Amino acid sequence: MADGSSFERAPLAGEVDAVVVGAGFGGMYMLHRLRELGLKVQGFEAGDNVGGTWYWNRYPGARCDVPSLFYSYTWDEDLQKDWRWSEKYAAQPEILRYANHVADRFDLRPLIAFQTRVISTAFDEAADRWTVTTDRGDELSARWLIMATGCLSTPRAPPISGVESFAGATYHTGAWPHEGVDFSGKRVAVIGTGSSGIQSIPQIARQAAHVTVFQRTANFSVPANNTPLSDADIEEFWKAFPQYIAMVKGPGMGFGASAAQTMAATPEERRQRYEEYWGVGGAGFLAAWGGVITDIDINNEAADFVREKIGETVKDAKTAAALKPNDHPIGTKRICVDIDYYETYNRPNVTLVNLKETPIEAITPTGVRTTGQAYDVDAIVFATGFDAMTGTLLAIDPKGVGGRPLKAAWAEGPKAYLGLAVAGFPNMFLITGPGSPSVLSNMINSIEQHVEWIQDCIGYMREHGLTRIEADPQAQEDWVAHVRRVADKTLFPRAASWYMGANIPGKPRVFMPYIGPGYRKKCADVAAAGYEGFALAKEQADVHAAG
Ligand code: NA7
Repeated sequence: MADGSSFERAPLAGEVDAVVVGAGFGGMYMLHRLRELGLKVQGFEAGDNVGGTWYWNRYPGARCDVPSLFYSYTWDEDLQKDWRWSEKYAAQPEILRYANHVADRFDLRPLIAFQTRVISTAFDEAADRWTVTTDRGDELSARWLIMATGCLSTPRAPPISGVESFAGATYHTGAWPHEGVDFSGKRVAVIGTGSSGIQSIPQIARQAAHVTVFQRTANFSVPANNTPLSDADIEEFWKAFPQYIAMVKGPGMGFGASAAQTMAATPEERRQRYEEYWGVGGAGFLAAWGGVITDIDINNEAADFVREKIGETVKDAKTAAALKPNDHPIGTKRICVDIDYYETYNRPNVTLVNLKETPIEAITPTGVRTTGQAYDVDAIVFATGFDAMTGTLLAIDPKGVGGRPLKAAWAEGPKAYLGLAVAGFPNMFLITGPGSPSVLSNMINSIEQHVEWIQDCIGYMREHGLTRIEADPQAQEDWVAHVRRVADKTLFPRAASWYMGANIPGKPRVFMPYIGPGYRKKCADVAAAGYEGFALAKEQADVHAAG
């Protein structure tokens, strides 16, 4: 059932070994691995098909900001070699085709109940099992619960008054209509200039009569310099693949590259390299020189370089000035990768409204009213982001030991040991949860590492006749403190970013991803030491604390 129509099915009941929530790249691979382990698994997915992020984010211009050859599963060489990406940065439809190809090739669909949202999960202490219920009346009991719910899967509608009064159509980039949207002849407002706004604005501008962009914070964006992939590109990729995979599977990288070396170079040398990286394009720009993310002087130089490029590209001086980011160090909010973003402002049918000067007062029946002017439009696109990393988990709000809700456990911000497990929530695993590299890494690589770690862990538990694993509260506290200490050594905390939870009113300000070195090694060491920092137990038997 993948055509958007709804369908009836009898509710699922009884026992399975594992429930996997979400059928994006994390959920799909987890299902595959657990089935391989011989487990009876059930996946649940709110959408009517696989793909996760790439299923929902169908807005025009949606692309991954990691080159496609690297944004591919690496766990099956035949899969990798058989799939041919058409471009350096594939667009959303191609990535979604890839997800579907994987689902078909590995026969994953029978494991997934689509159009089904998990609404509650509760740990049953007497049985060491999770009870999982869904909006279709399913009620399953599972030993293991794996939340593959994604980091950017709860779209955020901004609290602007009057939204419901608007007479035209409204869209959110993160929940785009499957049939697409024809903006021909329309006056369109786009609110938000993060990645989604920056990718979609040039595409919408090509079609619409007029686009008015409402920008609150200017973001840094680097051109993608997207190109079709040639046979030579692919050959080169495979030549370098052993080194690449050794790097990926190595201990893990940090952002601590040598600032001293950078400052030892001359300004001309630095500039030349920024030019080279700008020419190559993409988020790799931040790696042109060490220290960009840790040293404010180096960061300012890189930021000035981008501001200069914006000034050279955008013809109208006032628009160019407004587009130059000036309130956060470059890279501390997700750097954007664009195709023709700044150039788009040279089009006669595009207007930028600087909300720093004239904030939005309200949405009215006819459009958007700022303190400066009313803008009549036919459609509004909200490119206003997500309740990132925790939103989807907290919407399900698992109930752990003693019925304690995750919302209570995370009242001061998310706490997870290695970003993989939460104290008080035994047998529940997070794929790319807060406290793991997740959104600051190549998500596919991080997904693979987590899935394989969880598979090994469940395999170990079964081999040893164990039925319960729970993160130790102290190990978790220590890890959370370490994640914070590492972040504090960088410039990241200086930005009011979604990494910090700052885009959601009332959300605790905690830097959520882990950016330190050694993450993979730490996870491997924990496992090798018999799951150090976890308590392992047999059903209703003595707990033996490991480490
Ligand atoms: P982002 O990066 O969270 O961007 C959301 C944008 O929406 C950002 O420019 C916000 O401005 C803006 N925004 C949010 N609320 C409002 C209101 N009320 N008024 C005006 N503007 C607003 O989300 P994206 O979907 O673009 O990207 C998310 C990630 O997906 C991205 O980082 C990639 O990893 C892929 P603000 O900065 O809050 O001033």
